[in-house]
Amino acid sequence: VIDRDRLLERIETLGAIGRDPEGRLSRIAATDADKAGRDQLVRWLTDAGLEIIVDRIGNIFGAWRPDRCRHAAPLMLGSHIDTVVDAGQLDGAYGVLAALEVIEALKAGGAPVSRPVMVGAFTNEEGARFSPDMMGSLVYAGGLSPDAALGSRDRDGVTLGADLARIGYAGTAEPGFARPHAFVELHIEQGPVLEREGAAIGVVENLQGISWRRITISGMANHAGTTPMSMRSDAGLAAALVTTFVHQQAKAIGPRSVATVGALKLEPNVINVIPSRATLTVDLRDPDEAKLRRAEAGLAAMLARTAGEHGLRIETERLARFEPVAFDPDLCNLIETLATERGLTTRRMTSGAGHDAQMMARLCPTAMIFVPSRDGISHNPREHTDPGELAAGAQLLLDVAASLIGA
Ligand code: HGY
Ligand code: MN
Ligand code: MN
Repeated sequence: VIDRDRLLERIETLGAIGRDPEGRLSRIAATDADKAGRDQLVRWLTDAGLEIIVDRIGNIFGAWRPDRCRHAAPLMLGSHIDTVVDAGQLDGAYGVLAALEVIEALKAGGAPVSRPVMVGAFTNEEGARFSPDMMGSLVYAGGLSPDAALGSRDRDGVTLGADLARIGYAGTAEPGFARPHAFVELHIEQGPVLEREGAAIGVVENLQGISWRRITISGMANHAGTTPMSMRSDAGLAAALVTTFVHQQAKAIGPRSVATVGALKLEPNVINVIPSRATLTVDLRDPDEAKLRRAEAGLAAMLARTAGEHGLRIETERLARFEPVAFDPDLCNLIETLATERGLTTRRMTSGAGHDAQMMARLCPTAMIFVPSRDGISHNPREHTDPGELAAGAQLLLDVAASLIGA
């Protein structure tokens, strides 16, 4: 069985690592804060007697390879331990630490297992500093070359490769070095559905498509007082028009379409200067690929119109684009059956958030287990799941793992 107290204690311990000067939890990929979290994880993996493997993109793996089945395709569990800025302590970390508990329980259980079990902590799942997000698992699954990923730059021009080397996690193993028999990721829902419906477990059948872009709007700085409204090339106005457009468009496209302008910078950012430049990001998502394409096309047309009407130059850079992913039906059925056997209510659902599982689904049968998020809140320090729900999710992951390796 899962050591519930140790899991909860490790979540708290890891959750205290990587606070920024304002005291916010911000283990941004390949920063010193991320290193501190990585080092703590490696200590726990080592203490558990696992083989530590770090690949070229900095993905960390702990492997339990019993001699009797050493060369069989491994069952892989895991998630990520990097976070957004001012994060909660469960997003990602919960899935990694629960996976470690599962392996420790399987080892202690002593059952003759039919395949190795690995836990992975993938680099830069959040994409808060380097794009695209889910980068480590994307590289592991062969969707992006290690060199291209290592060459990705943050807004200060620092490459991921340079910082992974700096923090001591520029590994040597080739990403994709082990093709898993299956991949299962346990994660908090980060949305309101399970709590609203009183379900204990989310059986995630699919994951929506994601489209990220950075838009740079160039206008002309001018005097806020002397420039008539009809003579302005106001980049700040255009940024506001884009934000309201993508919101209205998402509502028009359908109830499952979402749009977010998460980052916005105005230059020169002075009260009495008409902004000469606006840089903003747009995150569009939809479980239906055709609708996501419609949202992208609608935005592109709006940008062309806006540039013409307001005398602006508008450039778009694509940061990430992932099509919707369907998870493995047999794994979903197994999760649902085992949850029901534990007396847990289940709800089949789509993931609104991106996850490493969507990349691993390119490599092997993959599925996800969700536990409820209080008030549906995530990417926020108020992120919370009750201890009993966290333990139930970890126990279910153990049941699924045991079933998949014949323990
Ligand atoms: O953006 C996402 O959905 C994930 O948290 N990286
Ligand atoms: Mn996550
Ligand atoms: Mn996240």
